[in-house]
Amino acid sequence: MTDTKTSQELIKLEDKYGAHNYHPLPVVLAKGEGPFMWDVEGKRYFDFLSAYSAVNQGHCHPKIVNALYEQAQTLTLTSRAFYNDTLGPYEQYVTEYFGYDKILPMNTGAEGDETAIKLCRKWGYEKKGIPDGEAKIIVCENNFHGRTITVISMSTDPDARNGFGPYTPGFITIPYNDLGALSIALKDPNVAGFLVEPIQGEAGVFVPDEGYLAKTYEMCKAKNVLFIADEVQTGIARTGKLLACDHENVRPDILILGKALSGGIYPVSAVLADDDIMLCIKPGEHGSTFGGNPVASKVAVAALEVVKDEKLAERADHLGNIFREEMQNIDSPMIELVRGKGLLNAIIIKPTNGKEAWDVCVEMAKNGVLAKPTHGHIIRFAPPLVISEEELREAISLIKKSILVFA
Ligand code: IF1
Repeated sequence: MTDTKTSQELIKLEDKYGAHNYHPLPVVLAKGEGPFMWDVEGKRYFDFLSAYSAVNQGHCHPKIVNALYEQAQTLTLTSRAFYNDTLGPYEQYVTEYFGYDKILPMNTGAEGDETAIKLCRKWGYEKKGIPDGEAKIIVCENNFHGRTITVISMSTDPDARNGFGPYTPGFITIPYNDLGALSIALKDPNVAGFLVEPIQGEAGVFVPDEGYLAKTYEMCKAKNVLFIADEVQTGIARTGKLLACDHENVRPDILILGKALSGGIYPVSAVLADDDIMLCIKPGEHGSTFGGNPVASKVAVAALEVVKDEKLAERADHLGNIFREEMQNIDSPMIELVRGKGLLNAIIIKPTNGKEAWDVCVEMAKNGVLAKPTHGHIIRFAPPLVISEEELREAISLIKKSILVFA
């Protein structure tokens, strides 16, 4: 096929043949490298979304691409009906890397969350002695854990939930960043787990008060309740530490990873836990055709090696400080608040002269920076962690310029 199409033609194709479950910015991308992407007309952009923090290692990282390429020519899928020569080494590498006894490999973030919920319930019945069918899991308002029926049953977002019932029971919803609410919910003896994002992504990069994770972890321990961290978005160096929970020295009982576990090159997710919990799931009780396949295993090892080799956590920490400081210095009434950790940041945009976050994003795209508005008034900024300081400063000046056009 040598037939090249324009952006407008490609947008029309998606509109005509694809389900209308997204509303993208009108940019059609054709190539990525490091912190950059190019559209079909060849215009270069700084990527300030990183596919929602999946591309922490930068687009098309050669080491990860090579791992994919080599394994794809050798053995791609056996299913878990047989052993293969890549899964064991991956399992050893990833468990040592994060410090857990065992991993359960899956593909997408939502599957990771589903797996963690099943594991937590099973532990609740087998180890905690909760009566069969009575286990409850505490979740937070404004969470985002994915799109499956059980996961949306935990959601408080009307767009995510409404019209998709009936919902899965067994969840107690409390406000995020509210220790009192957790303390009341923990009084129920049938609570098996507390599922939490260390920073809420969908809520517009909402960072809880300092000490929240450490205190909630302690409260869970006191009630023999599992602390389950969804680090699908916050994990793997994004917030300036390997895990966002590391900021408060919390080691989750169950850890969910996804996105950057593959550097955005392949769908790879994982649930990590120690034996006491993980061995509650027995053969035949859970699984996935693609989970832990040879390509995924090789890709994940390469992606995690890049995080260490290129010191991505340290980079995110350093560059994040620069980013927030520079954003705070922009003299515009449109900037209401800048918040975040490492290179997971957001600015809250105050609508000014009839212009809002969407208009700022369209203007930034014109100027060569791609970011996405959320909730109408928040813009998330999360570049690949391999961006250099010089590139970051160039992008910051383009962001400034885009905002100052309006006010
Ligand atoms: C989309 C948000 C981000 C996640 C956490 C699990 C998943 C996600 C903490 C599920 C996914 C995404 C997916 C993306 C939009 C997005 C998102 F704005 F909706 F909240 F990143 F901020 N846990 N996050 O953030 O992972 O099954 O998608 O692999 O297009 O829905 P998945």
